Amino acid sequence: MNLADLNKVALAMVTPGKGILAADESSGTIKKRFDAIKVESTEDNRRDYREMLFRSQEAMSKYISGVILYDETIWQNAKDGTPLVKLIEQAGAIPGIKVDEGTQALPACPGELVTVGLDRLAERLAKYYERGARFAKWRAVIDIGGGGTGGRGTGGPSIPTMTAIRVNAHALARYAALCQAAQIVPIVEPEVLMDGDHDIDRCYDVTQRVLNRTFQELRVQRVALEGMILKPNMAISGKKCPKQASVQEVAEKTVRLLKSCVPAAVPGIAFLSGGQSDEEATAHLDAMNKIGPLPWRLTFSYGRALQAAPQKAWSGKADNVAAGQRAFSHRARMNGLASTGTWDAGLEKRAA
Ligand code: 5MM
Repeated sequence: MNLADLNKVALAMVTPGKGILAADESSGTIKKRFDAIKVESTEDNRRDYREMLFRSQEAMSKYISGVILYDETIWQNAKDGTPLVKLIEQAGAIPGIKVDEGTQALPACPGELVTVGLDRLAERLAKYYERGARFAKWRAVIDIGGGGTGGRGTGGPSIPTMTAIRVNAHALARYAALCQAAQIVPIVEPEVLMDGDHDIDRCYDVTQRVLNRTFQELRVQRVALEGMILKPNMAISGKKCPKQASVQEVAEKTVRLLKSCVPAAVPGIAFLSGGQSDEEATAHLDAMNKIGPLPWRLTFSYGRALQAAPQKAWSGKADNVAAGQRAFSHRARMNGLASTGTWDAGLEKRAA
């Protein structure tokens, strides 16, 4: 492992003013997104949609530092035969790859999940590196139980169990160590879901337990913190919580939480949006960066909060490509500003 090079890539991924586009929807997830805009999820349509994003010159060159791809996409070529990975590189962004293989039920822990994909990971990483990937991503999913039965956020107050937190942290660290051995920067994503009716303080407590355990495992498995990026959730109220925390409260509690668990050796933290609205995700990131000074760079690694608007504007029609690119550039610019704490809500209204 060459740590200086890993650190260089990690720092580039969190370049001030830029952030990461999470375009790594698995086939099931992209189908759901396409269903919502009435587009059939064929291999060509998925390619056309992602090609539209990666050819968004303004967004990609000014505000996007890296793109997380799904396995299918990293091997795809644009309509003119150029590998999609090359489009990303030509725009000055870094290609990355999601390497987890989704979740499975965790035995003896009803309602909880463990992320899988460690088998043959070393060989897969070598192939992805050869194709151009310089960072990877693995997402662990931790649910916060609440009332009711069935579905995320409803599994009861004993969720998450310490078992789910430990096995997921262990897998995250195994993945991260394998990435660094393959000269690939790991994005470590322990996502505490915002589904459910819990309040912001319960989210804070659970996320603190999850992050502490994750960093403990990373240390045990000798992951070099200078060569990784953390992708956490924010401390935020559950979607169904009757009392929704304000933007300022989310920002202050998230910064306090991260300061208590994330060592300063980590070069950057790139948040997931997790189901927040586009503008909320931007406002929260901006408010955190306005707090400063912080020991690490704080930016975005959004999926839905960057793509919902371009997906709607595009709606599968070649005639709408320019509109889709404009919508993507706008969200990327807003989040780029939030990554330096220079966004304000007025910019959204003026653009509308
Ligand atoms: C883009 O969505 C990613 C893929 O999810 P699936 O494997 O379930 O299809 C997801 O991992 C994403 O990279 C992050 O969770 C961030 O996305 P959001 O939408 O929460 O910002």
